[in-house]
Amino acid sequence: MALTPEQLEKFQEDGFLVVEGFASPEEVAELKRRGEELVAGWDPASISIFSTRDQTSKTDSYFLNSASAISFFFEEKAFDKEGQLAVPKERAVNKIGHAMHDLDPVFRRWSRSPKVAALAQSLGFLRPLPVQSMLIFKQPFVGGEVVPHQDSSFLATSPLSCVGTWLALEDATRDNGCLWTLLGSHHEGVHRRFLRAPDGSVSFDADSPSFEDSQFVPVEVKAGSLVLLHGANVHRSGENTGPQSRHAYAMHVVEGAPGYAWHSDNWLQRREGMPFQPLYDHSAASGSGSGSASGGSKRPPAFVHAGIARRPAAAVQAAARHSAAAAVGRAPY
Ligand SMILES: O=C(O)CCC(=O)C(=O)O
Repeated sequence: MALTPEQLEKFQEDGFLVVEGFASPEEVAELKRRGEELVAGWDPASISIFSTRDQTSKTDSYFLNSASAISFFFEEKAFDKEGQLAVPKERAVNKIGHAMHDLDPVFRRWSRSPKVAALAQSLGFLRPLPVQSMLIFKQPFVGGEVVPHQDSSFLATSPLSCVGTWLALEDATRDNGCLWTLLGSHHEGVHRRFLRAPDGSVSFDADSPSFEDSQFVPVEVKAGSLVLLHGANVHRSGENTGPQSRHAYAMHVVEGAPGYAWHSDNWLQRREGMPFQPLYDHSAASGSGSGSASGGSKRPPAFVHAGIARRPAAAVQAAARHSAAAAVGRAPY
């Protein structure tokens, strides 16, 4: 579903956009049902890393390998003091990721549908690469918060090009942990990056700037609405304090045309033999990797970034190593 010029303008101004009714009730129901089916077929006990506490390296590799897999992550609050699962698996799962769009037939069909491709084309992508997908559950009462972040911190190309697509599979409200966004924050560039070292450890290269909670705007949407997030948009989501879950399917896309390179120090690296697959490839026809909007218009692609924000030297402290083990309990984004 292509965006109108007005929608594109709003997206470029605000750094996010709500497209109501992007998915039909049938499409939403199919994705939701498939998610529930995946959980039903999953045996949490098969993941040995969760049975003891001090297994950081296994946990880290579970996280890193999820780039090329359908992996299950838990809610932190789903465990008791002994580290045992305290709620049924249907209520314990935080999200499934990060290659649903390639490996699961139902999510793959949706992710590569003409509707999604038309959206990418209207954003100006010549060779859109879906690099990551997540089915996020935000469970009743235990659904944890997602702290303020920018998706391009995690999914960087040179030059930066990430756009997040977030499809509500259930109504999202303040009570069940909807997204909150900082309007126009993408104009300030990307504040930090989440880097993978050659030994597989991951860390941020700087502390996060502090953001005023009161500056965030809630994005309450109905099931079927799509929220588009510019890669430099600062957003977060709250805890789910209510009895309703808040299922959503997020997929992140970057430009894969010549002239754009996936960073080898991104945490997310596909295993050998499983390259990113474009939604379509118009880069040869355009004769340029620099991107031009669809339909031969001169408009710059809507995913263009302001770059990496300059930080005062003092702010660039050695950021604490981020344990991917923690990311299994609660994803870093
Ligand atoms: O769904 C959420 O709670 C957070 C999702 C998010 O931050 C993202 O998709 O980038």
